[in-house]
Amino acid sequence: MHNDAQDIRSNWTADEAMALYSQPFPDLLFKAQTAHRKNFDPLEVQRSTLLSVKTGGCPEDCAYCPQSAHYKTGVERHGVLPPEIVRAKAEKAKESGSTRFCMGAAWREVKDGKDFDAILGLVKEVKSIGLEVCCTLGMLTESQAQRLKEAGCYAYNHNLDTSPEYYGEIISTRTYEDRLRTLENVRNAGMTVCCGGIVGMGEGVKDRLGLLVQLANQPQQPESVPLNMLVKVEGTPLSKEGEVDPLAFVRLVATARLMMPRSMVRLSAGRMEMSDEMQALCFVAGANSIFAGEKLLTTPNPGEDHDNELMTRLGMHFREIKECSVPVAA
Ligand code: SAM
Ligand code: DTB
Ligand code: SF4
Repeated sequence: MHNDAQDIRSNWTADEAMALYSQPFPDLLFKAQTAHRKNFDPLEVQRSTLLSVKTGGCPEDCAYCPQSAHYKTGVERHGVLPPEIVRAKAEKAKESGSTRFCMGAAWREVKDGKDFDAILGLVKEVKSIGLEVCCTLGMLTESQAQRLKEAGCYAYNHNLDTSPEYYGEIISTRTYEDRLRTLENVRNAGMTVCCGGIVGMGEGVKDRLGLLVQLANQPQQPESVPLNMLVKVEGTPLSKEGEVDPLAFVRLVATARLMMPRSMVRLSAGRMEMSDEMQALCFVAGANSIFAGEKLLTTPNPGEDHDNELMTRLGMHFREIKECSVPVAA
């Protein structure tokens, strides 16, 4: 590993991103793997576990989302989960090897008061187990970001989802600028940023690369970049979208690795529809993190056994808990 920041650029253009993305597949993969090896152990994959701590009934109209109150998807709603349940889930996640526990809430924004206080309690609870805590709760004000950080939240997930140009096709109830403002609040509070997007929503290659340009050109690149492949949920406006070309997805992972060489690139939603071979190519292209367990927030995910077997078949391994940023309690 090397520590100089000279290979981090924040002036990427759309044309440069397209030139990287469009080169012959073997050249692109070789370059991405080379960048990956400079910055990471190429055999190691980190695991995070997701838990939906407040599910469904969200006022936003994100066209992909099973939790939006605008669509009839059959997702069962519940309010913020009690600490005992969350603690038990986090302990289980740690036992099965996750180093990060990410709590998601189907909110447009966090409301001060009972709900936010409950979340702060959950953050403390999970931190005390010795896991990196991540939250994704919608928009945050500056002071909420600060309070989350003080409670022990290590990372905040807030996705830009797609290019600024395509964003309006997917979400009408908030703007790209709203999202950017929350990311700024998260940064200023000293949490790490987890920010990425979704592929397969009818966007073009330009939009996928437009998202990467936005992410790479942030004042500080996100420490974690989740790349989701749309999970098509019955009842959402995007349930009938076409398939994503697996090789186009691998190209995007490789381009993300080249534009953001020090960021963790997460293979996020959509792994149920990815073959083992496609995932293997994504790891070669520089993906180095996954969500583990049988459930994402509300949709299925490959189980632990399948992922363990895949790592064995590839001669790769998962990151150990002792290597995460939280001291493990004795
Ligand atoms: N409500 C908060 C928000 O939107 O920031 C947090 C939870 S939200 C479910 C987190 C992210 O999950 C979204 O930004 C989106 O990128 C991703 N997501 C939601 N539904 C998805 C789907 N059907 N397929 C792929 N990714 C999805
Ligand atoms: C992210 O980019 N993907 C995760 C996490 N951040 C919060 C969520 C995926 C959700 C997929 C749909 C569901 O399970 O509800
Ligand atoms: Fe709500 Fe988040 Fe789903 Fe959008 S992605 S509808 S904000 S839960």
